[in-house]
Amino acid sequence: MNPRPLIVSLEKPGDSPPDDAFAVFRFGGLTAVSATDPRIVEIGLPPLANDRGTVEIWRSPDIPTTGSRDGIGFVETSGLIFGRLLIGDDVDIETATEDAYRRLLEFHREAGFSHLLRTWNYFPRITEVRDGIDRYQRFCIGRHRALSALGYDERQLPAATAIGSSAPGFLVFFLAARTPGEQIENPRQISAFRYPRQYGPQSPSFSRATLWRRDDGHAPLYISGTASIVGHESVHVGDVLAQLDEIVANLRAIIDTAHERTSTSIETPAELDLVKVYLRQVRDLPEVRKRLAEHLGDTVPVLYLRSDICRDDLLIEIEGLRA
Ligand code: 3EB
Repeated sequence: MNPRPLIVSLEKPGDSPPDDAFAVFRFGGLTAVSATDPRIVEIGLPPLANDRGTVEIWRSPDIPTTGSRDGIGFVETSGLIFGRLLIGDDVDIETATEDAYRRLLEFHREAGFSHLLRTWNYFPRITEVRDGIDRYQRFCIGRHRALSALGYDERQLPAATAIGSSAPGFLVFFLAARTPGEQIENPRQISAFRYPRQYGPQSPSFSRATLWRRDDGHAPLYISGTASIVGHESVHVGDVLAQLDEIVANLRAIIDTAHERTSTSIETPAELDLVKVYLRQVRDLPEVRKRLAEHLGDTVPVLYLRSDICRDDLLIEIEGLRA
C-alpha cells in the first residue's frame, strides 16, 4: 500500500528540522513562527515531562514545497496544504479572528486546496471576560463572521482545537486538501454549532472530527479538542479523572462513527498516531497519565501540555490524530 499522507511522531528537540519535515511544532514558553521556514511553529503551551520528546513532527512521503502569501506561511505535499498565521492578540480578539479567518479561508481556496479539514487556534487569556463576554466567545463571533461571509455553511465546518495559551500572540494553523473530508459528529454530544445561547451569543463553528477518505485507501481522522461534555453540558465538574473517562467515551463514540462510515477508518483510540492532552492543572498529571495509559495502552504517543480550557469548569481536553 502507498505510504500514509503524513507520518507523525514526538521527538527530542533538534537544531533544524529534517528535510522531509512537513511541519514541526515546538511547545514551550513562547508563541512564534519562523520568518524563514513556514514549517516551524512554536506554541506557548509548556510541555509536561515526556519520555519520547515534546517536539511534534509531521513528515511527508515527498519533499514538501514551501512559500508565503498574505502573511500566511504554507507547506504543500500529498494533496494537503498546511498554513499558519500569527497575529497580535492585544487587539480586539473578535476583529482579529475575523480578519485572520478571512485571510486563511481566501488563501486555501486560491491555493487550490478548497476543502478545509482541520484548524488549531491558540491565544492567551481565553476565559477573560469584558462586558459580559469572554475572549473565547468573541473568537467564536469573529470566526463565524468570516466563515459565513465566505459562504461556508454548517455542513463544511472543519474539526478544530481552541485552547488558551500562556504566551502573547493569536496563532492559527490549518490543514486543507484538494479532495473533501467528511464531518463526523459525536452521538453523545449535540453539534457545537447547535449549542444553546447560554455558552455565548455565537455558537462554535467546528465539527467533532474530519474523516479524510483518500482514493489510496488511507482514511486519516482528525479529532477535535474533546472535553467532558455530554449533550451540551460540562459534566464531572471538579473531578479530573471522571472528566478523562468521559472524554475517552467521547473519543470512542467519534471513532465508532467514523468506522461505521468506512471500514478503512480506525476502530479504537489505541490506533491513533498522536494524542495531545491539554491539562489545566500540572498537579493532575501523574494520575491522568496513569489512567490514560489504562485506556490507551502504552503504544500511543501522548503529549501533555499545560493549557487553559475555554470553559472554566473543564480541567482537561484531548485531541487525537490518525495521520
Ligand atoms: C467543546 O466541545 C469544547 O471552538 O474550535 C473544543 C474544540 C472546544 C474546538 C472550537 C472548542 C473548539 O465545546 C471546546
